[in-house]
Amino acid sequence: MKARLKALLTAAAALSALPLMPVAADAAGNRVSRTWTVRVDRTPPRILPVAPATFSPNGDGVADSAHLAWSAVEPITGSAAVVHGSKVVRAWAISAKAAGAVTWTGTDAAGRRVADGTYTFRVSGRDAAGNPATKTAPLILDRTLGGLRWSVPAFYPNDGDALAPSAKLAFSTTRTAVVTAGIYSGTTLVRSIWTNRRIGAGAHAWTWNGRHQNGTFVGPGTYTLRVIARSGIGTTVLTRDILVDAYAVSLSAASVKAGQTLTITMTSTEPLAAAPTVTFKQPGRAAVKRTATALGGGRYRVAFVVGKGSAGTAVVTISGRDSRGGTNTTSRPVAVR
Ligand SMILES: [Ca+2]
Ligand SMILES: [Ca+2]
Ligand SMILES: [Ca+2]
Repeated sequence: MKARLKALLTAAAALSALPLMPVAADAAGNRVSRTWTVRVDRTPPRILPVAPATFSPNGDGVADSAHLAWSAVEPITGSAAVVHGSKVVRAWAISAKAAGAVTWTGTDAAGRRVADGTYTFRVSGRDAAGNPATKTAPLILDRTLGGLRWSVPAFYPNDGDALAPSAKLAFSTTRTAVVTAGIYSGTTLVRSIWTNRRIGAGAHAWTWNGRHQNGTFVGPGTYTLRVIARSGIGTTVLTRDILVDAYAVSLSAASVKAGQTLTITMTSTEPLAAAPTVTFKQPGRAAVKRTATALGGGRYRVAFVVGKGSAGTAVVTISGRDSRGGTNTTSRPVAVR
């Protein structure tokens, strides 16, 4: 009986699903039968591995680890692994799970840094019925470009004095690379630095005087340095913002209404001789002027209560005397509802 049932189940498996009708006889010789349907899972589990296209585990705080995630339409048992050619670099066991993720920092199982290059994130496993499946996603480990930074968070060349006249950018490369670098305002290139320049491994720097290509100063604002490095390993893009202005200004709200308190916190780019004055001018109202309070470290704060008046754009103007006697001014719009 057992052997017959097994033979029938095997036949059922071959046909995927079919009515099953085992026949048995009881002690009295009465033949009884039952019918049911066996569903056999012959569908391999669909697995989706997800890896970043590239990452750079060089400790510079940008893309230093790779988030390797996977999901499957049904629970699987197997492994997630990073492989290089035929070599398994790292592996993590999967036990009856339908999703998971690991963080890879570019080291092997012994904790040693692995070489730059193209790796494969491979997820393989079997579903509950034993059907196997494997899916892979490529990822490039590229430490070619790293440590991109500005020497200062802000500079103010526009007033032409000797204070905060420039900012120096620096980065390093671990191999020869073709580098393109430029400074952008949003998506607009305001200053090209290098275009497809071949540079060797080492530390690199360049100083910006806050001017366009044509020699005129850029306007106050936040600018983005973008460095692209191409090598035999891959392409890395790093960006770093810098402020060109007399003050870094933080408003408690971008939009205010009557009765609300607007707090303005500012950091002076250049050393000041005294706390700056701040003027708040609402549409249809006389300007209100206050002296900011020093918070230390070049930071100052002041607050205004928004008066009744027409809606529109109010203007906050900050004005202070720098340590060399020059006047440093900037302004910000504030929407009044
Ligand atoms: Ca990095
Ligand atoms: Ca200056
Ligand atoms: Ca100045």
